[in-house]
Amino acid sequence: MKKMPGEDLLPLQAQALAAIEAAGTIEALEEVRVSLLGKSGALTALLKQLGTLAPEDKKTRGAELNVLKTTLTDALAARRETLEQAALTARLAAEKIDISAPPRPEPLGAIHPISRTMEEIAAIFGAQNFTIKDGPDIEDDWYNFSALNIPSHHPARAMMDTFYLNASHGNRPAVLRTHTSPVQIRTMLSEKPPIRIIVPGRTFRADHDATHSPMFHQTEGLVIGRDITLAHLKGCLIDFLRAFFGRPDLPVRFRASYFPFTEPSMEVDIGWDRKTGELGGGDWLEILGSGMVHPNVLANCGIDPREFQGFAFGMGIERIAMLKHRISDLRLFYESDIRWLKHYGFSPLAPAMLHEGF
Ligand code: 2NL
Repeated sequence: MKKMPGEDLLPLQAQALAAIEAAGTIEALEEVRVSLLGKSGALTALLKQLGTLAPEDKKTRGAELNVLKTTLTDALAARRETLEQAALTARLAAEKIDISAPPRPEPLGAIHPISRTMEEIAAIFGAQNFTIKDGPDIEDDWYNFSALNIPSHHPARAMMDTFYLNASHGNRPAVLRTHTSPVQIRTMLSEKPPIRIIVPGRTFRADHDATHSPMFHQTEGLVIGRDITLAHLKGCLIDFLRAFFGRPDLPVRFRASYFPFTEPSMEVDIGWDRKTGELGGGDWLEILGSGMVHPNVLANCGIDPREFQGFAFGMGIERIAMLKHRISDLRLFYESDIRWLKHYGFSPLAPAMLHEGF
């Protein structure tokens, strides 16, 4: 049987429950709670009177007041829950997010023209079944010069062109590589033909002016097999240059030249207009070096030149990037000026790939 609070307490109970139900906000409800159960609340006052009663009355009255207190506390909690739910529902309705609003623009970086150009070169030679190799920036003079048939008195070995390090590799002088050829030498030493690789990377020469930087980039290529001829070299490079510059009719000319590491050697020119700088004109511009790998270089790498032969080529990345994108000052490549990067950089969302028709 549910305990009753006591006849005389019923009006207070009814009035209190009505006030609780009438409270429209959490603050108003808190005021009601204080008026009942606070320091000078109505119920608190009744509880204080318990002390003045005789022991037997105290017991019954105490029980009655407890029942009333529980009823009011439960009612307060229930009302608080209702009000909190209503407040939450109102807040959720008010804070509705409009997902149709456009997103705030995110800052997006740019791909540096050097990176982009190397990616394009990789995509074009990748389609010709080349793989990419890399190697150390610090080499010794055997990998950088001797293996390449470059004699010890050659001007390229002079202090003026080459950065020699104080440290050495065993008993050989250590240098910053002046081309990426040492990576091809290492590949020929460790792998058997057929070899079909390109080697993009940093290179270093002690030269600094408007058109030369002491650190620059190259991509070299190497193909070694049993029946590789000059015709393969020409086809490979003509296809590359036309794909890279995006002109299927780009004029390409092979001109006899000399490198210690190739025989015969050929410089490769493309047609351009020297007045406007436009590609395809009636003048010629030297764009890369190439040749059939010298028999001495093959022999230095443990490859029998009577059994295998091949071709190699090398190009400067800055140079072909400047030509393709009409960038006039080499020095700005390395300044990290955000305005230059924004202007000449490429979207990371549109990666380099082969275009239709190549
Ligand atoms: C140029 C010329 C060239 C090579 C690089 C090469 C590498 C090996 C053997 C034979 Cl391991 N040749 N590389 C060949 C011809 C030209 O580069 O003007 N580069 C910017």
